[in-house]
Amino acid sequence: MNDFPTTNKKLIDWVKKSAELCKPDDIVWIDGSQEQQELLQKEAVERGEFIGLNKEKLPGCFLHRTAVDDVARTEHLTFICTKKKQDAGPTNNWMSPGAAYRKARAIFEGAMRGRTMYVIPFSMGPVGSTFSKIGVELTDSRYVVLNMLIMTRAGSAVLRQLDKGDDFTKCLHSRAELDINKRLILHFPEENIIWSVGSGYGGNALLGKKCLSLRIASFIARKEHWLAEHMLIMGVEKPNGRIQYIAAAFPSACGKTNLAMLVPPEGLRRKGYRIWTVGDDIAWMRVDTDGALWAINPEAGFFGVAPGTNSKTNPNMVETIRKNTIYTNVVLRPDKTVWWEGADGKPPAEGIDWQGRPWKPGMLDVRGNPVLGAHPNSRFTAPIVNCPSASFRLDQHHGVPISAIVFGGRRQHLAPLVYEAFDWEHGVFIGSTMASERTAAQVGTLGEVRRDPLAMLPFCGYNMSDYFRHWLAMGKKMPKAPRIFHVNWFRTNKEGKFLWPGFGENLRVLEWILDRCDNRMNAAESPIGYIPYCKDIDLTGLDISSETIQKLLEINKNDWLEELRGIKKFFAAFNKHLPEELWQQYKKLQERLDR
Ligand code: GTP
Ligand code: SPV
Ligand code: MN
Repeated sequence: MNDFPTTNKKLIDWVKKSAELCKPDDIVWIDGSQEQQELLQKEAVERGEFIGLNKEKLPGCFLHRTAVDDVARTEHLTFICTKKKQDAGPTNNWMSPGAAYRKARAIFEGAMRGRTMYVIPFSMGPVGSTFSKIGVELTDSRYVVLNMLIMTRAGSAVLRQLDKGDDFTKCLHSRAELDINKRLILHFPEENIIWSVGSGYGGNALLGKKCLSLRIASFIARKEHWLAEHMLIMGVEKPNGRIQYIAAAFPSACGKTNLAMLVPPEGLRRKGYRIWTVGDDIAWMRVDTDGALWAINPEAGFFGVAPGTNSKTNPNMVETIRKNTIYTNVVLRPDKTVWWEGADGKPPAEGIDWQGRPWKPGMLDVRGNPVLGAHPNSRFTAPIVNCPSASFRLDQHHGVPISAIVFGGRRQHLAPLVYEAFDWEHGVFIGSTMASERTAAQVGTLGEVRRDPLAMLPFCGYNMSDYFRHWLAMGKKMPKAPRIFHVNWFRTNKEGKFLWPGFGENLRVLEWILDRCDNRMNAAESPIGYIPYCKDIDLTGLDISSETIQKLLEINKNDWLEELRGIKKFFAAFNKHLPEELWQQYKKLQERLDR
């Protein structure tokens, strides 16, 4: 066993206690050095956990395959363990801390026998910033360590911060048997503790991400009067050189990564637009001394959806993942490069699929459905600094000032391309009633519409009614509050085809949003909010009929009346606890629709 490279007694005691429980053969402290990273990569390859990829075409890249039933977050095995059930609220799974520790301890007991326990000190946000929070993850997974080294600022600099006595989130993780029946993702927000066991993938295992930066952080943020959100952050540089920042919340696999690094389309680029990527998944936002809302991205990497990523949809990402990237559950080609459905070029004539089986395009399963080469939730992990559009303000301690907050989701019907809230309170109502069709990022039935308030349904670490209340209160604390908008890139025609081209073309919508923020654009008042006049969305260079644009901006009264019924049912689940302001907003919407 190693010595302890820290003087933080709380940390030392906890590492010892956890080792007594999990019984690893060895303990290794992660220092963030390149030598250590390379050693771990080498070990991972030797043990068959990683496949080294083509050193010329994909330098520093590796492929990892997960267990077949460990391919996405498992929300039904994810719990908020507060003393009182009421504090977790009706949208979270709850377990009492006593029962949770008991159940998980039985699985953690001796789970690291024959393995090494890695100690990963990490900072979410720039090391030393008052915006940042520290976590320490104990794990028996080299895959987790190597991912955390990309996704967070990890290593000795964080230990030095802990030497000063800084507090930290205790994150205990073990793959254990990777058995879905012995899998638990437990959060103890009152004690600043996370226990995750039985999974090795994504948000289940990289505990700095959804577990700390959203579930635990949202709980802390409420107490400390800030916001921890499932949002991308991007800067839009106007032709005059001014950069305005947008934070946008879309549910999982609904386009945050793509929007955060979009490439301006021809028509607009000629006018000199440029995009700066600050973050693609999580935003921590505070009211600063100037009365505006400032945001940092607590992460240092992207954990992005692979399928559909190509040089048309996301050229910046294609560039980003050429080096120092970990690929998970994609196709391996004979030349040790990778492929996924919707990647550049033709499918390879042959390859190895995400389950490690020989694969050819056109293969059918027993039911006659095509066999996918890559899992629909296959992902890549890559450093933000690889991204050509990475913001030059990534390490600034106060982050960037936010002009607009944008909500969105996948709605085949109903929601128009874009609309603006009448005011903050109406904006919170729009956020609280967000809904989307289910994607592959969660285990469950694809396509099913589910309410996902502010894209935080699976990530809010406390009672969602209190979360809405917190959002309402934050608006009152901000003299210079951002304006709030809603977008929908996913409206379809009768044949099920998308009406809007999306991706880079979404900048045309952002342009309207930012003009609204500058009070330079009129809009039509509709029952659901301000909507653009068709002529005000710049469509230069885009082949789209005015009929289609009209359809994209259409508000169908019957659809909205049905939506009201859905909202009512959803709100009713919160009982009397729902803030009265939201019921008022509901009634006002009903009145406007009835008029
Ligand atoms: P998480 O990492 O799970 O939180 O997802 P995300 O919100 O970052 O989603 P991402 O940007 O990875 O997009 C997910 C899927 O949506 C991909 O298949 C994209 O191709 C698709 N997508 C993204 N933007 C658009 C768009 O503007 N239009 C259409 N039609 N599809 C899009
Ligand atoms: C999401 O599902 O929203 C993700 C992927 O960003 S995970 O890290 O698994 O949460
Ligand atoms: Mn996400």
